[in-house]
Amino acid sequence: AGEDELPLYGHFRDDMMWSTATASFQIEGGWRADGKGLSIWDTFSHTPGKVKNGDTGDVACDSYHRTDEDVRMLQALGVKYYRFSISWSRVLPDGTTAHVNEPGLKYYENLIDKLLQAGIEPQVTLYHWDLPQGLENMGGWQNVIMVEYFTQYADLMFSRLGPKVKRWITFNEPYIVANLGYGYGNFAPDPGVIPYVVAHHLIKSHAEAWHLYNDKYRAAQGGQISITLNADWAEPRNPYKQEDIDQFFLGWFAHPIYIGDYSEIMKTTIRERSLAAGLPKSLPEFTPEEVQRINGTHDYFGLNHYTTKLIFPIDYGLQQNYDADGVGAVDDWSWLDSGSSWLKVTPFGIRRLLNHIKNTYGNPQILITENGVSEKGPVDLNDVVRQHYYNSYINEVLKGADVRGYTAWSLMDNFEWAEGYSERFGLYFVNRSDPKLTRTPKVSVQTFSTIIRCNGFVD
Ligand code: GBH
Repeated sequence: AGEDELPLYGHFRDDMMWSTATASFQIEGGWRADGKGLSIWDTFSHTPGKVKNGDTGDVACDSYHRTDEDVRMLQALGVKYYRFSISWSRVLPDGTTAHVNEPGLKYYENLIDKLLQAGIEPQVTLYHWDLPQGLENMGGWQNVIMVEYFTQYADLMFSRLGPKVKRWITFNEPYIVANLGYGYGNFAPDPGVIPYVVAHHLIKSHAEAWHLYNDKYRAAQGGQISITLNADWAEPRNPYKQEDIDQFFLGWFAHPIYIGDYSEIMKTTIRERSLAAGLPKSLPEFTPEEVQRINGTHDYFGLNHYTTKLIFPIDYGLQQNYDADGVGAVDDWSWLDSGSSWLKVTPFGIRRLLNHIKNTYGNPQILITENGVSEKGPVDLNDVVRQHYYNSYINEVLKGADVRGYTAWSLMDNFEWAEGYSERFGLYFVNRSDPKLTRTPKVSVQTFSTIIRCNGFVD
């Protein structure tokens, strides 16, 4: 449709994909149920001092045993899509196809059937951070052999679930996997290299899974597959300067996949900084064949977005690592707080980011695969910040780019990674002091379901 055919004000395309999301480790629990293997998040959360209050994912929201309740909540919301992820070690306990754990697969088959019966289409993420511990023991994403293990895992999922799943996401937020999972100086002697190496392998793994789907499954299954990238909007702190905002964040992954190869700016900056520091070049290179093979491995642009940062140039001298190679970032004191220190309510940012993606990456179809806000402290079901957040962010989404879907993070309060259960992103409150883990709608359920019902905003 040409621009003149887009809805003018207040409403979305008729086929707008309204969705909400979760991730396996954050909701499933059943950490050793029915033959599941351990993941790096089982290990991490059982390591004292790693997760706030010693919280683990052992039970989480117990979704492994509560499929029916979860589907009922989705129905009440009125979403036509549900984004969830597969726990790799639930279906392949040691990460390899040497042993397939049928009961684990059965959980997902049943979930998918129940969703379809309820008129809800599954959107399935293959990797939302819970790597099988067995693969981590081989070096995890630092080891290039992961490209093959990931592709074999993807192959199994496409063949077993693909007849009923039409929407696939290879990786959730490779940026976070590379940076928070492997960065920050744990590896002597050159901490700068590890995130770049991990990212390199993640990009290749994504591309191989995309090609596999494209060559072997697309014709018969007719689905779509892409990657989900996260990005803050980077607003220049100096309003008179357009800093080079994106090359080290969104561009790190988007440039190879949507344009081809790492950007020149990224390559040059890192090369020069490595040389100056007397270190080996830290950004791995793609061969010309690899550049070709990776470029174009997308069916849409998957985007997770939450907040905005003010960015500014910063000189870290001879330090050479991911942080030092990029830009500095701060918050504006006037932005409304949430329950997470990193997340300020900045609705203008989502529009600017969407327009940036439109202009930089060839006006792709965009699926917003996560957007949402947290609270912490005492429970208040009248979650005014979240009501405001959804209304104002979704309203900004109306203005500009080719957005085909919007996904609220999250369906329910869940295991918020290193913050444990202390920060709550849910549309539904999960009562953790009740053994039944009762789910209760917050007022924002009305806000979001009204937007869905109106396909936008009331005139
Ligand atoms: C998403 O990541 C995740 O996909 C989802 O699983 C998660 O529940 C949701 O966000 C809410 O956090 O504390 O300063 O070290 C969004 C990207 C990555 C942003 C981790 C916050 C921690 C910043 N997030 N990051 S800090």
